Amino acid sequence: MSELAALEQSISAAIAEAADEAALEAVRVAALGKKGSVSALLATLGKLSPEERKVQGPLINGLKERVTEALTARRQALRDAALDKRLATETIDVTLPLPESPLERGRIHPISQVIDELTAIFADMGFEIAEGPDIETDDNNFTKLNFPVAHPARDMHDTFFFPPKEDGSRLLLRTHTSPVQVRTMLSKAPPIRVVCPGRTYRSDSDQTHTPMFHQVEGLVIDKGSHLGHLKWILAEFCKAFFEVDQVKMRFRPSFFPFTEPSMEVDIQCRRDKGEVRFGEGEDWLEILGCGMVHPNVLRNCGIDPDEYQGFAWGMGIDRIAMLKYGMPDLRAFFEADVRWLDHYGFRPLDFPTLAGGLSG
Ligand code: 2NM
Repeated sequence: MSELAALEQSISAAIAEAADEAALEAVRVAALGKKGSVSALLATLGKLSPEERKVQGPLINGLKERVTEALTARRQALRDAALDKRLATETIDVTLPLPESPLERGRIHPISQVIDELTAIFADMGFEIAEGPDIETDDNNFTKLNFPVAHPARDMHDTFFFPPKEDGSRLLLRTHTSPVQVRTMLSKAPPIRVVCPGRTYRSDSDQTHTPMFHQVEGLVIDKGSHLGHLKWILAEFCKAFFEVDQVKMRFRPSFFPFTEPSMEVDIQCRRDKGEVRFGEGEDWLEILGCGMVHPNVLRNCGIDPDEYQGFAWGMGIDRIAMLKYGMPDLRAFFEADVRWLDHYGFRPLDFPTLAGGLSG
C-alpha cells in the first residue's frame, strides 16, 4: 500500500472512531491543521519537480478533499445523534401546571380584602371613598367632633399623643377615622356621602385589642337625611357583606360625643362550633355604632345645622373580617407570618366586585 493510501486509511479510521465533536476536532487538527499530516504533504509539493507535482498534486489534494468531506459527514452524524439523545431524554410534560409567577404567588391580606369588599359595596350605593393622615391634630380628632376640652372621653380613647409643641397644641395618632369626615365636611359643600376606611390607634393591647386596628366610618349629610336612610344603608351593607338574603338588626341607645341620638347596632346570628352564621339564630352580635351627627359637629365643620342634617356610623374592620372569614385570633393579623397569609390570604387577581361575587 502506498504511503498516501496508508495515511488515508488511518485518518478515515480515526474519523470513524471519534465519539464526539471534540474528538473529531482533534482528528481534523491532526490532519488538516497547520502542523497536520495532510498539510505537511501539501507543503512538500513546492519542492517537487513540475512533472512529479503533476502526479502528486492531484493525489494529495484529492486526499485533502476526501478527508474534509469525511469530517463534515461525521460531524453531522455526531450532531444528529446528540440531538436524538437529547430529544429522547429531555421530554417535557406539557400537561403539568405552570409554576405560579411572583405576581400570582403573593396573597392579599384579609384586611385589605375586606376593605376592598366594603368599598365595593358602598361605592355601588353612590358613596365616595376618602382617606386621611394617620397623624392628626387634637382639633380634628376631638375638638371638632364635640369632645369637650379636657373631657374624660379623650382619655377613654387611650390616645397616643406626640409631645406638645411650643404653642401647647399636640399631634396624635388618630383614634378613629372620624377626622377624615371632619376634613371632608370642611372642604366640601353638602350633600355629602362618604365612606372612610383606614388605620386607627389606641393604647390598648390584649386578646381582642391591638394598638393599631382598622375602622370604616360613613357619613351622609343632606337636607332631609334621617335614621330611616341610615337603617336601610346598614341593612343593605350587612346583607351584601355577609352574603346573606336577610339580616335582623337591633338598635340600642348609646352615647357618642359626636352624635345625638346615638345607637349601637347588633345583628342576629347563630353560633355553632365556633362558626357564626348571620340572618338566622337567637344570638346578637354587636357590629357598629351610629347616630345623627351632633349639630355642634356640623357647626364646627362649617355646615349650618338649621339647613342640613346627617347621620354617621363606624365599625371595626378587623372584627368583621374575623367574623366573615372565621379567623380565631386577632393578633395573627399583624404578625406577618407567611404560613398564616398562605392560608387566610386572598389571590391577588380576583378582587371583589358586586357582579363577580365579593369573596369569590
Ligand atoms: C361611630 C359611631 C357614631 C361618626 C360621626 C362622625 C362625624 F364626623 F360625622 F361626626 N364620624 N363618625 C360616628 C358616629 C362614628 O363609630 C362607632
